[in-house]
Amino acid sequence: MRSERARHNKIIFSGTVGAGKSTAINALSDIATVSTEAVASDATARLKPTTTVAMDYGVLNLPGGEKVMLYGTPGQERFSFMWDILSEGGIGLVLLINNANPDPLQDLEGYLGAFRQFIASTAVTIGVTHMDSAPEPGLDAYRSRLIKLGLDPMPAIFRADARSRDDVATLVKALLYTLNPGLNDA
Ligand SMILES: Nc1nc2c(ncn2[C@@H]2O[C@H](COP(=O)(O)OP(=O)(O)OP(=O)(O)O)[C@@H](O)[C@H]2O)c(=O)[nH]1
Ligand SMILES: [Mg+2]
Repeated sequence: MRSERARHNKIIFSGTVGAGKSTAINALSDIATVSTEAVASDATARLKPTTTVAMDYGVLNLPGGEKVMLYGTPGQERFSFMWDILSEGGIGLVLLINNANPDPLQDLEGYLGAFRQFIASTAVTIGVTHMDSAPEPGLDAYRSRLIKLGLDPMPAIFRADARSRDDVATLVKALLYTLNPGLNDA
């Protein structure tokens, strides 16, 4: 029974290049993460030296003995075929948006669109990263965009630093509460 349930506790981290998907999984995982970093080329290289080309994988142990599997997607659109593959069997999405990008609200819209079907049958929580270096747009602007997009229910949205285990844990907890409001505090 436990293995059956554990198999389904799979959360997907997706979002823009450099938003911090790999960093977040590293920060939260209780095991050494599996990553698939490769030397970045073109526009990504201006942001950081490496990029995820297939997936990140980590595991979070919950106090009750349950495990949450953490899967990170590549951010680059050319690897977007991995998004569907990795989402298979997932129970929810943590979407990370890099606020330092030129148009993060458009990024938000793009990723919500790409994961529309997945979100419709699961849930999404949004973390806006890099707000320390790029405070604008603020969370109110994100909420306005979400209202305009007509998402129902309105996803939880937080400022998050992907390097912070606490911030990433908050995103995952919010997602788990969205999926199961009766959940005991973890
Ligand atoms: N200043 C600042 N840096 C952050 C924040 N969140 C993440 N970072 C940094 O931003 C970078 C994110 O890199 P990755 O974790 O590789 O990003 P990724 O989303 O996995 O990117 P791809 O795999 O290329 O799509 C790392 O250097 C993090 O330390 C934040 O909130 N503030
Ligand atoms: Mg990555």
